[in-house]
Amino acid sequence: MHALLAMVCLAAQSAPYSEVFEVRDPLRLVITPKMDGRFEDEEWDRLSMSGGVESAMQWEPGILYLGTRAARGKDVVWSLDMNGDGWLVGRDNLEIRIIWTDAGPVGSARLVDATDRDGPIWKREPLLDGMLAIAAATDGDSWVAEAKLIGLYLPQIGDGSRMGVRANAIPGGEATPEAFVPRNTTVTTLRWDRNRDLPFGVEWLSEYKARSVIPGSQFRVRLNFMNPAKNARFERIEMRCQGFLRAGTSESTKPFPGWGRRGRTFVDYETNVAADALLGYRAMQGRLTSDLGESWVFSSFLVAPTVMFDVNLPQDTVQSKDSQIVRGSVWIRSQVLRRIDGLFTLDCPSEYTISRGSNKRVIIYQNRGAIRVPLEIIIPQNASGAISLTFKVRIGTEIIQQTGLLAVRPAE
Ligand SMILES: [Ca+2]
Ligand SMILES: [Ca+2]
Repeated sequence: MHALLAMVCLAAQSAPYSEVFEVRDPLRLVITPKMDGRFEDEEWDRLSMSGGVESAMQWEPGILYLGTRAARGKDVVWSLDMNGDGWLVGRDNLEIRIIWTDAGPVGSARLVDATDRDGPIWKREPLLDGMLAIAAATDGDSWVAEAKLIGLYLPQIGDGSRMGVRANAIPGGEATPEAFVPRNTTVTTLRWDRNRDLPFGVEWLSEYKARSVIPGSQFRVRLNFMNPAKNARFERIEMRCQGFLRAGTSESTKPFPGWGRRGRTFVDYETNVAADALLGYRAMQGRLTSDLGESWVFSSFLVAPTVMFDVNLPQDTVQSKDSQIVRGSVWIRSQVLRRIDGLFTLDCPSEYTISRGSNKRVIIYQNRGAIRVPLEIIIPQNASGAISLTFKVRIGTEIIQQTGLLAVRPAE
């Protein structure tokens, strides 16, 4: 009897997490949302309607974005199998719960450590302050949450990363299952490009000189199509940028060219990008039409500031009773076709000391060139957390700024 009761309880507990989580497309694009608790047109890459919640998911290098629209009174639970190897496998199974309160959204996280497959356990508070940010707002009977997860010392969030996901809306305050209860996650892959409904035998590849464009200049991408059997027929291709970049760019429709030797052909999409375009990762789309229907290709790229900061700092630093020195570097990468002469500075909270790299004149002669600045940061005794770093370059009157986090994990 007890065993039966236990099974009934387990079934009741796990039901919302064991149903299939159907996804619109297992390939997830690179798109930066605007974190304000509102879903705007083409801002989000819609993921699913399963789990009693409308969900969306996208990424940019090192960051995962999760969006939901749930009924008022429901909490939202994301189950992320960060290595895509199974919810009850490894130490990578992150549960993020987002609740709506009178004071706004509150996010919390815990992690199933299934290193011991016979005894998975919860690890409380696996994220450092600053790694999870949430913007949310109510909208009639529902509430919309936009979550940003910065991937410090988590499995890599980048091109080709495979991640099992599911989202659930559950009654407010309801407990989530015990650590040993399986969850049915669906594996997704993070990608820069994807297609939809391309005919069998047709493949495509995007081709960029640089996968970035600065506002006020021209963007160009070549869409290469391959159809060795030359049996696919498209009449036209309509190309445009999506979401926040749609208004600041132009659409282009071209007749689809014939297949060349070996069944190859290409179409170029070019557009000016308005000087006031919002920075961030955006996607362009191509819609191919034929008398059989329509097919789509999508490709993401960056609307970039004048320079970008490519930060290389170790993320495996652990709290220590002694002070420690963390060494790394930042690559300052020009996104423009001219020489850059500026001043680089790095700022951090006053408890920390930058012993190398706090300021440096940077001159980049080459178009789209880069320069490396070595960094050395002194972590005081017993300090831990996600340390906020501000990277800045001043070029004349222009200031380009980017924040980053340096993880110092609490000692266990
Ligand atoms: Ca938004
Ligand atoms: Ca796992």
